[in-house]
Amino acid sequence: MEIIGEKINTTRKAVEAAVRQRDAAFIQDLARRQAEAGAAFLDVNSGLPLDPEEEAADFEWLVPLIQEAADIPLCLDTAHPKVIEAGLRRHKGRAMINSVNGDPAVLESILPLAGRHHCKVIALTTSREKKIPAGSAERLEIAKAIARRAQDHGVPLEDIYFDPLVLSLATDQKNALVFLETLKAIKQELPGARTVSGLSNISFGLPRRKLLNQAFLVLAGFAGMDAAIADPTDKALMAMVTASEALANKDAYCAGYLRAFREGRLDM
Ligand code: THG
Repeated sequence: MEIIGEKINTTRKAVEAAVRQRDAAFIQDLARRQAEAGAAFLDVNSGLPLDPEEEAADFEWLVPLIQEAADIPLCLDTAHPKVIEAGLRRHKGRAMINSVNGDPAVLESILPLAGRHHCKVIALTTSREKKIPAGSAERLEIAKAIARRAQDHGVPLEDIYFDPLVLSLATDQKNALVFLETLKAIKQELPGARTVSGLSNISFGLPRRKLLNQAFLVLAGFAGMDAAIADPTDKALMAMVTASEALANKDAYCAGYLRAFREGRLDM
């Protein structure tokens, strides 16, 4: 399971303040700690300024700053093509774009960028109306349509991470199962495609959120989820990833599990 570190996001008050004040040390500390904890990518979201010009300036500052502290690729979490371009101009290596969806206008503005810059792409299985479709069949159809357009723009299936968008268990007790069904259908019908999810939505409105997030991560991992947007500095969560991958025969000789034990990463 690849973990996309979620912490550099201006919906978090302290990050918002650090970005506005250009507090380089604060941002670089977040970057370093997430990379050292095992993140494969770092999500970068400064989406609070509603002005895309300001968001683009944020990305021009953030991208090189973060990669100076953490030598891993970034996941550019913004709705605006101009902001993505600003980020890509400064990015080293292959970035991930977060995200496209089934809206043709979105696909035609962002997929050419992804193809030209050889990026990976997170694709939400939502349609133009931005409503999250209720059933897994409808979500699968959107995923297939996105896959076709991506292929046309030179983005292979292996570089697309489909995000079926999980909704809170508190609003409908079937939400986790609908998510898992969609995930399995995507893996089956689009072989080679990758899958991803944010972890925190599932537990919204319920107590002991971290417990639900961890259980969800284990179930989703078993259903074939390839990546999660999560907090890699959460030791219990990362230990759960390590343990469940060993149990799922994704860790030959339990070598990863034993190494994590020796390095104290399984201690809570
Ligand atoms: N899918 C995709 N992209 C996404 C999401 C998704 N990007 C944004 C979001 N969901 C994932 N990112 C975060 C970032 C931070 C937090 C949660 C999700 C977070 N939450 C604390 C909480 O909810 O309690 C806030 C507390 C704090 O300030 O630290 O930190 O689903 N493609």
